Amino acid sequence: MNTKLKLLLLAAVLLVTRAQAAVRVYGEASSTGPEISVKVYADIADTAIVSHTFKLFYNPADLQLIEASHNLDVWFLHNGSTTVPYAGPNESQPGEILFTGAHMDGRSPRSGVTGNRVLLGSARFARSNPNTPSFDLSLGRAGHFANFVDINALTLEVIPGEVRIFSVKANPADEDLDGLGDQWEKKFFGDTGVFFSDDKDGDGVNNLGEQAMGSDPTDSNSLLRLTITEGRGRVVIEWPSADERIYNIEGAKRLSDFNVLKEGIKATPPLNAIEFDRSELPDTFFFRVSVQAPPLQ
Ligand SMILES: [Ca+2]
Ligand SMILES: [Ca+2]
Ligand SMILES: [Ca+2]
Repeated sequence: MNTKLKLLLLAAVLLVTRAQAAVRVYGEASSTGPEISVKVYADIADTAIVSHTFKLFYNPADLQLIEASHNLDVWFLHNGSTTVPYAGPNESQPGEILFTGAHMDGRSPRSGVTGNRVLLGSARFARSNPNTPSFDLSLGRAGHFANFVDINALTLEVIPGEVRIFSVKANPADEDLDGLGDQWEKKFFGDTGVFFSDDKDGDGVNNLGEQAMGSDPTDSNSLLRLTITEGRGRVVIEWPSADERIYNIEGAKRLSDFNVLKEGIKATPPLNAIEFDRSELPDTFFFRVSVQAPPLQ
């Protein structure tokens, strides 16, 4: 093989290596309705890293930070005998959270972290208004600070293309981050302009509850309500049920003191029913139902 051909081959190999960043950082946001959470992940290829530093930005007019945390399962300092506590994310600047994480394990000093969807850190927020919140990510510190360092003490972000920071994406099923599946909103209201706490049909159950129950948020007669009938020594509990829900029936002698009586009851739409022996229940007894809903869609 002549020298020129060898050089060309080398150039081709370098191009292939450069095409993929060593570290890709990205975030995912989701909402329960009242709360929004953001998780920041990294895909780490080619080289194991020992530390990362990044910032998560949010609008403090829309959101109040409840809690920010590292992923301490992966990012920790261990001196060989014990895990050494290190400072949590820095929340001192409103609107930004500085995450600094390190993996320094005295039991295995050459180990670092690689893999896809490695959780770096997360944050939970309470919303101040119905605005759709937005977030941003950046390197943690500017200047000569080493933000992403590999096991060979190389600072990766100074090498062009080696650290790529992407945006924070909303749960694709809930782009407006209100806790209501966008398809659900469109199905019942025509668009995604409704909010989780609204109760348009005035049945006392807000949209978040109607979505979980699988009831109709525009029909005040459609809601999850127990019907209890008694006769022939039996007590029959019935409730309207919806596909893909799992129910628990709870009971109590006093309203403050519920226990689960039957759990993991699969939905049999349009109605579920279970029976109890009347003689096994006290004179006065309360029932309630809880529901486990499927993921948003
Ligand atoms: Ca939504
Ligand atoms: Ca309602
Ligand atoms: Ca309803």
